[in-house]
Amino acid sequence: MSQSVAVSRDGAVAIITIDNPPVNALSFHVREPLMKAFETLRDDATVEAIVLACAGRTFVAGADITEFGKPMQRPDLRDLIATLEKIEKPTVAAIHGTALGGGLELALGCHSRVADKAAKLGLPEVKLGLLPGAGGTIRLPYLIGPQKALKIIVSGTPITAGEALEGGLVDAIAENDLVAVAVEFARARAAEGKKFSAVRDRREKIEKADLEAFDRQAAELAKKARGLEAPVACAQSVRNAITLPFDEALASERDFFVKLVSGDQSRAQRHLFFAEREAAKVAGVGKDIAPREIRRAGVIGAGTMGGGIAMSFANGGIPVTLLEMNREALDRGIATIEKNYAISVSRGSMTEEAKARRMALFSTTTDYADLADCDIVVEAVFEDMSVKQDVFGKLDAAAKPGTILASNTSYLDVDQIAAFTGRPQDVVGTHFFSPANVMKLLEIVRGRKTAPDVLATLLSLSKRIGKVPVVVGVCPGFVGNRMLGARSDETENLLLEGAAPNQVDKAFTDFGWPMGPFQMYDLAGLDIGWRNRKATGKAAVISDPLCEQGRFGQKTGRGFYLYENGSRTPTPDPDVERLIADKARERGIERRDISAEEITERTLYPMINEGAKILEEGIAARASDIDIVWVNGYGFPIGKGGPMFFAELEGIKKIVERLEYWHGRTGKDAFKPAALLKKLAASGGSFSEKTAQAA
Ligand code: T1G
Repeated sequence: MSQSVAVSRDGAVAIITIDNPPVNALSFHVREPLMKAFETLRDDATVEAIVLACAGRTFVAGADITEFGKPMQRPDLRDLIATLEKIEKPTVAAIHGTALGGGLELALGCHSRVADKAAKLGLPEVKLGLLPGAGGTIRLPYLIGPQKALKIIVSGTPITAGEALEGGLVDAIAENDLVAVAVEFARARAAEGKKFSAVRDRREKIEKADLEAFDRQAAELAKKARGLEAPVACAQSVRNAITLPFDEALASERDFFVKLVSGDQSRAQRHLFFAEREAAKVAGVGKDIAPREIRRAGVIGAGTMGGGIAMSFANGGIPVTLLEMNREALDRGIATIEKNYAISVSRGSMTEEAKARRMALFSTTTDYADLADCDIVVEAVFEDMSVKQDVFGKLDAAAKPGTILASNTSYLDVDQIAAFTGRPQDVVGTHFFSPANVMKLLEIVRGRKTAPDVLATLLSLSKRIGKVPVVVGVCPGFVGNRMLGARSDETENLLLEGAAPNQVDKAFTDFGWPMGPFQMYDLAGLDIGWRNRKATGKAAVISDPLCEQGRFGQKTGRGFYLYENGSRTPTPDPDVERLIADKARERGIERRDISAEEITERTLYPMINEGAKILEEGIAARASDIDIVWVNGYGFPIGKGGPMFFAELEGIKKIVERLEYWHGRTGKDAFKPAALLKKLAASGGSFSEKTAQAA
């Protein structure tokens, strides 16, 4: 056998062990020897049963995603499973770690499955813009029923071994020594001396299926697809398992897969899969840099952001001390945290016990001295440099040596903040996104003096607290908010020139954004931007008069839209449209019809342009890092892969031409194409060829 597939014996039971680090992906160099092992053991009369296991940390975690887009080398996964399921001797998969995608599909080719108690099983292909392409949308419904299967396949979320046992996906759980338990299970099956049915022959759950109920479930899921093709294809393929003969359904699944895998949406989502992992690889922070130990965290500020950040630490099992100026603020903060967890419990996404465990991790104080044993302290106080100076001065005096001092600032200069302390090497920016206990993005702002092991610590801490880290450089707004500014600059001009708020927002939601800019302003509160503008002497032609009328958005029932009777649903407001028309008339602006294309060109393209400038300045190390920021921090549609990936789909040459057109019309710098964009437009190159100096 090859080094990727080994066969051993325990008496009459043969054990196939796949060994393809790091996740036993079913690469070609695994598939070929695996097929040989199936055929050899099938024909070996001394073998009475077969166990399929994996070495390393997990059972097969899927097909090898790096092989997609390249010519398929046979045997492909479907060939393997077809051969496996025809073997008449008992076959048993021994599952540990995460049996995902093609890994679970391979296990479904066995008669039985034994799982380690900590194992997880899932079909996450939908997250790659695909559907299970090796029989998962057919065999899983056969085994556990179409409706349970549909939920697993369209969510892409793995289930636990216990849930799998309960649903019939696995036949036994191993408390320890998984392979030994699987071997005994296989031996017992062989001793029964009967013929075992392959999953494809177990039709009882298909025959009992309630097609109408299934269609209702599928229709509900389709509403959430938001233009993504894969979830709809998943549902159709599972439906075929009910309505079509097995082989026809299998063939149809293949057709869906071939169409999806070559489509832009899957290319975009596979790009994001690897981009997220690339983002965690930071220049100067190699695996040789040991992270500092984080046993306790401190958070200064128990407001919306501070409370959410504290929850993130608690969600990672890290005790957290919350500091505020007074007891009332602390009580308010803790009460909000308790309420947020209670909502999770009421939604069924958290148990009472888990909530209690998390609440037990919080302690509160008004005294900096109580932060002395924290290994990291994040301040989430008012966005004012003098306040930051006060906080970091006190923190520097109170925290023990080696404690990481982090600022949650969303745009202030982290180097200036570091200079407020005698330990700039321990200072870093940790820009969480609101709500901090929900949004996955964490911009790690690398100061000029931030030590590599501080970055290594935050990269490893991110995984522990369920965040997606991107290391960025110091500049106003870092990556996300700096580009958000570029996206937002033209929004009021579009109103003055003829677009209505809901028209702009519709262009955004049609593109795939969760909401448009005006709905977003109303949600966040117009008063926040108003306060910042007053502090910096800037003006907003429409938003300022709205704020002067007390129209702050959802929280006041009126903003750019009306929110009647406390509803969160925006209704266009004729008063706002009159205000816009008046302001346009005051400026002698001739209003006109504005197309969705123009809205995209004047919002998305300047954002892409700013992203190119960020790359040129080395504020982001890769274009794909910018994509990860926008998908995880601002809801950029995953089917478009992030702003920089989308730019390549759209065509950089076209974007440069349109930016030059708008630059000519408006003279605005935001439209002046970045040198990098012009270079790529001229050369036909791509961003991936441009990797700036590490951020
Ligand atoms: N193919 C190729 N490389 C993979 C891979 C895969 N399926 N999964 C992970 N890697 C790489 C990853 O890029 C990283 O590389 C390293 O392994 C460690 O991964 C036909 C079509 C298993 C939960 O979608 O969810 O089967 O950065 O950092 O945090 O129907 O990896 O070290 O160079 O993520 O411990 C379906 C994807 C595929 C599972 C482990 N399967 N993987 O998480 O490690 S499509 C998936 C994961 C398919 C069939 C269909 C996670 C993990 P590097 P990691 P981790």
